Amino acid sequence: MGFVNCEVKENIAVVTINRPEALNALNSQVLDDLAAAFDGIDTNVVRAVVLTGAGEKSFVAGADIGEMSTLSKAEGEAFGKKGNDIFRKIEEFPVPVIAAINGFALGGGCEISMSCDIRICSENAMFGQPEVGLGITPGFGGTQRLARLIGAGMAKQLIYTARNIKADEAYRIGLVNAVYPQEELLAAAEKMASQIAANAPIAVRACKKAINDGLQVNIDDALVIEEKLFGSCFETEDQREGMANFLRKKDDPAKVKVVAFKNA
Ligand code: CO8
Repeated sequence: MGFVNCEVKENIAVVTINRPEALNALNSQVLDDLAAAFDGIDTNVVRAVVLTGAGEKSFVAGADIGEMSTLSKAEGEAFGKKGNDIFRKIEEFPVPVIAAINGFALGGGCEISMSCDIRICSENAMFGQPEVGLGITPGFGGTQRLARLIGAGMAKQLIYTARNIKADEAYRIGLVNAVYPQEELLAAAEKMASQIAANAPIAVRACKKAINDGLQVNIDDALVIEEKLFGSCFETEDQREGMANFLRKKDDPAKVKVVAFKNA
């Protein structure tokens, strides 16, 4: 599919932004292809997604500066909304999405990674919100998600100075969870996706929803969200089988088995 490939390997999907000649910069077509790729994922089968960029140099080097350069105020707003809508689709995607950041993650590249559940990167990765150096604000969620992820003080410093940071600093400030040699990154992301996929899928989805929805409200309302989702797990076969397996193990360790969790 155009600028975005999606490969399903058993119950994980690897979505690759494939425009390496422009360092995977996000133009309108890439954004449309990205939306179509996520819309096309069958979440009855796929239990975790890895999002990465083609090539060894760049994850996503931002929104397409050429395309943006002539936008009017209304067109700028519309382009911002287009990006925000697809990034929100990723953020709210029913199953977890892991960003495997294999190089530049600048502007819209940093922003798309922040709409994913988990970020891991290669040693050559570079992060930043260079927008104020281009005369614009971060427009694909950067002013909002960076502050929520690393705190307002550090986010403001990075955004106001437009300074790029390397992988080790991104790790230190909590923007990424781990740093790998470039050649090990995708395998590490797929391994993490497979670990997620081996767990009860309805419970994993419920955890994602509880964390995301809970972060938007006060702690009392957030705990109610958790209680409801926790309760709903007791209507699933996975809960019955998962707990029965634990009790069998206690009774006789030889009875241990790997539970084949279902979407039920
Ligand atoms: N947009 C368009 N093309 C790009 C972009 C980009 N963001 N980044 C790189 N490219 C293209 C280059 O133009 C070049 O193309 P060509 O070969 O045709 O000249 C090709 O990719 C390779 O790039 P370079 O030759 O520049 O490679 P270098 O290794 O020398 O440099 C850099 C790599 C440092 C990443 C450099 O390309 C760079 O600084 N790129 C721009 C990074 C940037 O500023 N990104 C933020 C953009 S703004 C943004 O993302 C805002 C998001 C919110 C939008 C809201 C809309 C309202």
